[in-house]
Amino acid sequence: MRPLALAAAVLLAAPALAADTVQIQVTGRGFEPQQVKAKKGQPTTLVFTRTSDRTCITAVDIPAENVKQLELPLGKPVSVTITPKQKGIEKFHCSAMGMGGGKIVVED
Ligand SMILES: [Cu+2]
Repeated sequence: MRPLALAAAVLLAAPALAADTVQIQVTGRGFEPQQVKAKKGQPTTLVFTRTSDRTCITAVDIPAENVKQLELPLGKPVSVTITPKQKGIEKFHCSAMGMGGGKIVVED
């Protein structure tokens, strides 16, 4: 493929500000994966699916994004779209006790 055609293909594949999607399972072991990536200024949709009753993570908080008590019904995917404003690490955890140690690594 010639360089110009390649550039056009890349542009078509990545429309401006379409949200990236990241799947996070909540299992008996906690968040899987426990660490995800996002980009500063880029909308990112986190889809949490709780697949176990053997966890205290039945609702989630992402304090840096003002997400509180996002309820996670068993077996039902729940989405939240965030747009991180600064580079660094945003934590997420169970609403009740602050457990789970989830991290969103925000890059430039
Ligand atoms: Cu907990």
